[in-house]
Amino acid sequence: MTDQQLEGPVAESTPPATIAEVDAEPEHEAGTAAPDAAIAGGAPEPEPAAVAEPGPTGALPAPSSPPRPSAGRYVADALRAAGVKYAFTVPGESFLGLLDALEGAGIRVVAARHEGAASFMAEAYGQLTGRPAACLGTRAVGAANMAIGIHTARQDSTPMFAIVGQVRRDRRGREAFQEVDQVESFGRLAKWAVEVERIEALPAAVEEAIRRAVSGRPGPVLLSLPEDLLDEPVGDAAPPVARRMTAPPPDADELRAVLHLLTDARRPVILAGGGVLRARATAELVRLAEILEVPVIAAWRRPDVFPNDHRLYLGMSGYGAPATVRERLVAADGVLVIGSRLSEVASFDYAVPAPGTRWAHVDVEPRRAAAGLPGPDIAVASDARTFLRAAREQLAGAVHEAASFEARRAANAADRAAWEEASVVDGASWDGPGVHPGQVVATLGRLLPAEAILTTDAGNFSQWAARGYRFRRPGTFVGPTSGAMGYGLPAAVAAALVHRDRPVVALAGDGGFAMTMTELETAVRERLRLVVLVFDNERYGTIRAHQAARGAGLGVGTELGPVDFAAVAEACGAHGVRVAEDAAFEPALRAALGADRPTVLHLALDRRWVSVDDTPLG
Ligand SMILES: Cc1ncc(C[n+]2csc(CCOP(=O)(O)OP(=O)(O)O)c2C)c(N)n1
Ligand SMILES: [Mg+2]
Repeated sequence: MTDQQLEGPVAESTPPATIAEVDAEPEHEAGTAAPDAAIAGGAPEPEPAAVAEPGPTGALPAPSSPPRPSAGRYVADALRAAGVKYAFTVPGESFLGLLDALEGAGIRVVAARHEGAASFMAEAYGQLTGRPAACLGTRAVGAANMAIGIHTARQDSTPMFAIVGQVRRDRRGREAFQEVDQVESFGRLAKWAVEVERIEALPAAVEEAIRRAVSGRPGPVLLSLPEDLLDEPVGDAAPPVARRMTAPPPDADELRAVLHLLTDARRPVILAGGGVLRARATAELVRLAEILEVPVIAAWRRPDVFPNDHRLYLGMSGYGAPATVRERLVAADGVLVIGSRLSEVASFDYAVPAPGTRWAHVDVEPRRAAAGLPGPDIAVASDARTFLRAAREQLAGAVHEAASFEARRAANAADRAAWEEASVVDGASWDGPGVHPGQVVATLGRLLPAEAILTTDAGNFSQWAARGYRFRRPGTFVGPTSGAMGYGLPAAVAAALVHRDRPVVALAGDGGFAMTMTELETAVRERLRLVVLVFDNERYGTIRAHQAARGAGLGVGTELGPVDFAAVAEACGAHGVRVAEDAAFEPALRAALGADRPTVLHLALDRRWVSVDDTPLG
């Protein structure tokens, strides 16, 4: 897709010199395909007519001329037109002209307790829905706290608007209060960033920010807006109107080549990632897998991309995966990677696709040979749904050779059985103190309905769910491929805002939960019903395990003291329950799922639980 195909706002002509911008995208990565969100039906809704406000001076415009919106209102209207429904923030005096305009533009403002959590909420919202949300912070201090969410959105390919108030223009460069070059610093974490220095430049800057956030490989964009600019009236520019984009079908020869790769291989496999979820193409993927009798492995932290109870599902790659997952991927002689970036963790330290394996990459921005990594044998620049639909049409009426089909079926059944056996997490006998993390996950699997949403924090506690929980529907998991601690609860807040009718359960370790646990008050204030499971081993257990693996047994910096997380929950207006033995977990979970407010289940673990592969001796 070319730039011209995205029709944006009617922008006034803008001298480029008035926009300070940084483009963190390498040249060769420029997007060529349409955004998943737009194709996925996640296209922004039609914008309700904007209501213009008087200018900042309070002076009403002359009756004959249409009222001119302030820059703040203009940005708010533009964000709403781009599909933004929520803005998560810790307010600051540097962007009041925008903050005060948001609700009038139809954007719900949610105040968080820390900008890092606000940025996680926006990121999780975008990941779950495919629509961008906004997070707002004030100058250097707010942006510094939001940095973790911007980085996470970049790694997760999540569309997001990070908006930062900037010092007044007449103070810029004078070591003003909380001043920093926000584009050159935090903007470097984003896909694209801009500081608007002149009101005439605003429409074009906003249009470009929207285009960058949602097109090609989606990602976070940073808008740095000077405090005084936000109160200036905008000229006659109409707010941007977001247009639905259509994706061109994949090249017919490339499509055929990919299908041949899968049909000709003896041990083919599909590795599917977030691009499939973003394109809402799970049903199409299931059909293709069934037609070709090719099994599917989910990329790390995208376990809901394929129904886990399907006979062709063979697990999730990355941390927590049983050995069968990596073995099956490495043994494949033909791999289709679809909608996955093949990151370090998802690819088992780049071991997949294995050297010599023929592989195809279908992605809005497929990999090219770079940084010592080879490119795919077949690269198809396409969003997942467009590709999968074209593949199905191509395959309609195709006849399979019965003998090879049956052989594949038998091999797939054996692989599935091996994975099922290897992914049992509650099997180990355990009579030590505290709660068995595998039992917790097994109970979750029994009690939660298929539509329940799980979010996760970072840490080894998450391995039990990664291996043992069975996701049945797309859109039921949210987790950061950045591995950012503190993500679980804010992500659950975002999920519970979107789906008030569905159970939402956040999984967190004691270390990660403590980073953002004050957001419990946010959840209470927003009247959300969510459950947080805190797996407490009183350690930064993951790092403790790394220390042990290095033979350094001292545990420098990784041993923590006790925190009464149930009491913390109560102090924030939520329910808190300490669970210290397996038998107590199920009734506590049932009560939490039926509660009228957020509940924290503080799971007291034996401190020796630090990895799903190392059962402590009882
Ligand atoms: C923001 C952030 N800081 C540091 C790390 C490094 N890190 C990864 S896991 C981990 C420990 C997590 O501890 P906890 O949440 O208690 O989970 P556990 O490993 O004990 O299961 C740390 C410090 C990180 N991933 N993210
Ligand atoms: Mg811990």
